[in-house]
Amino acid sequence: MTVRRILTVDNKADLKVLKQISSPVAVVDDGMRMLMDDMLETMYAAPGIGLAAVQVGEPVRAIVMDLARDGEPKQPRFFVNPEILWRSDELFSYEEGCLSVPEIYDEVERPARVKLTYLNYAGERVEEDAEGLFAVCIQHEMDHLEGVLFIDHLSRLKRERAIKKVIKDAQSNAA
Ligand code: K1U
Ligand code: ZN
Repeated sequence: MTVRRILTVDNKADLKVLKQISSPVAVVDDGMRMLMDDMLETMYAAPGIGLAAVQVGEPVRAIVMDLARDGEPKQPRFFVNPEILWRSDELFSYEEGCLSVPEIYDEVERPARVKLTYLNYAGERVEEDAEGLFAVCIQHEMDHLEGVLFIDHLSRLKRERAIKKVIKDAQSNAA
């Protein structure tokens, strides 16, 4: 398994990839499972609680996630070709972060509960209800599949400030 580089919004070429719409996965085969294993290693190393394939430069519809708390056994989860079947009218606000927008956190309001369908690591179709942090994280990651970042849910002023800060931080880290 390989820890891959995570694309970030301060890099123009990375941003172009992050804004792409990811393609459906034709079949969950060993090559796809190798990519998802790399994504999981990359997410654990970051560290983060979720990661979409596009964030490692592979614009395909795959997501990994682990919402286990510190000290709990790992609970890796894999979502291929996820689709939302139902969204609650009730909304929930959560302070989100994103490994592609380092060190920026802000409140985003999304449906509190969703029902989704996806293919798991074995390529089997699953239907599942999500609420709480699971609902927040799967919607954030599914936004990545559409080329949408959590900062796109913020005002233009906040979004521009966020990108400027990520660029400034990247420049001072490089110096
Ligand atoms: O970049 C990403 O998509 C991953 C992102 C997922 C996410 C976080 C919060 C709300 C919605 C989606 C992250 O994992 S950011 C890092 C993070 O949240 C975290 C890192 C270490 C420990 C606990 C959380
Ligand atoms: Zn993200």
